[in-house]
Amino acid sequence: ENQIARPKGYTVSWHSNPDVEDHHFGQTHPMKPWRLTLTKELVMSYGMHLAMDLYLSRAATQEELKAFHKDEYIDFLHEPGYSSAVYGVGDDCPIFDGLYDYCSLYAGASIDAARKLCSKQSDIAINWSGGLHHAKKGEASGFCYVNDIVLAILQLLRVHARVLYIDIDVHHGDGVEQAFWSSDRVMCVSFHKYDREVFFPGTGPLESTGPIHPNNPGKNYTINVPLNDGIDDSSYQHLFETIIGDTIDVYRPDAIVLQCGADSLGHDRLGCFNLNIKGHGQCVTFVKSFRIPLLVVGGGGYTPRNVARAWAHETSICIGADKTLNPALPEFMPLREAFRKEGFTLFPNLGSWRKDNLNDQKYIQKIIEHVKEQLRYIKH
Ligand code: ZLV
Ligand code: CA
Ligand code: ZN
Repeated sequence: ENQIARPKGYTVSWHSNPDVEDHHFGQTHPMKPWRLTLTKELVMSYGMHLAMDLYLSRAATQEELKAFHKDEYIDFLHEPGYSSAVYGVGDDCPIFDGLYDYCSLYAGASIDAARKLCSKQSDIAINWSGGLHHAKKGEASGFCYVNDIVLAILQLLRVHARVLYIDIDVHHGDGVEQAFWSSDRVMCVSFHKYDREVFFPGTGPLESTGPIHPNNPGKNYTINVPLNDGIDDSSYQHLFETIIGDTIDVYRPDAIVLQCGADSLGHDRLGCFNLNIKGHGQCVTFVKSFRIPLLVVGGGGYTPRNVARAWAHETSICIGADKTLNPALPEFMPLREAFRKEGFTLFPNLGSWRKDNLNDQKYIQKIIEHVKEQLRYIKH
């Protein structure tokens, strides 16, 4: 039944802790940690767990969290009652039961995953519970409390000279960008819907490429790809492969972190793009093809069944099993009910009926030209 073999010549590690999945942001809040349960069920029912090293991740220590975050902010997350400061807490980032455990567990998984890459025990490390790119040094933002990506990159920088961060969540990766704004050792590339007035967080225009001061090492080491509603698989792939291909050629990173926010899929509750599961997954295939140590994290994704489909498919890409995976619902699937109503298929059509593609060829080409011009200033 389950015949998925280990990948040949490289190792994939899976980092998770089921305790993360039991937390609840509140009934009406779009962030649903149980999408991770659905993802894992799907991955395991295909037998993909047999092809990876599985690690039960541990909670990050306070000291580890404070490697990026302000002491008093972490103390507040630990004991929210003892402070009158707000630290970004509110409707987007509520205080819920077990908040500190939730944060320290998803961050611990990303830190562990990064360390497996540092020690070369893993070539591709996966943490679908991570990818919470909006968290700031001293403030929660956009459903994110602790920035596991920044913490993981700090680990990678102990051993790797240059880290490339790529963010395909529909939202701008502002927290990671801000953390490494003045560094040339981390290059941040975010693809996102951009509308300063109405779409969260309102940052990330094409012209935002790092500090402007000529002596600042971070100048030109940020790439922003602002997009309009309805981008489809073919335009996105063309943009992604051109920009990431050129960036890797010029920057020559020693490690890559790929944030795979699934809210860039069509039909997402918060998103506005038209990507299909295969189009989204093509980004993983492309990045993987460079054979550079890779940390894969999750992020947004607000239509849970599609999040599970995308991340299960992307797990299969990581282990090189995507060509042999049966796209029908596996026989041994404990959470079958969750998919039964709509008739399961791994690749439903999430294409264009909901939103027109408001990114024309001219606009796509303008972005590519701008980025090519910017990359002329990067030398290694
Ligand atoms: O996917 O929120 O628009 C990574 C990620 O990138 C806002 N927040 C801010 C600005 C004013 N507020 C709105 C406050 C609403 C609070 C509750 C929702 C509740 C129901 C349905 C939608 C939302 C919502 N909130 C939609 N967009 C927001 C954004 C935050 C988006 C964070 C994306 C996180 C995990
Ligand atoms: Ca993004
Ligand atoms: Zn998002």
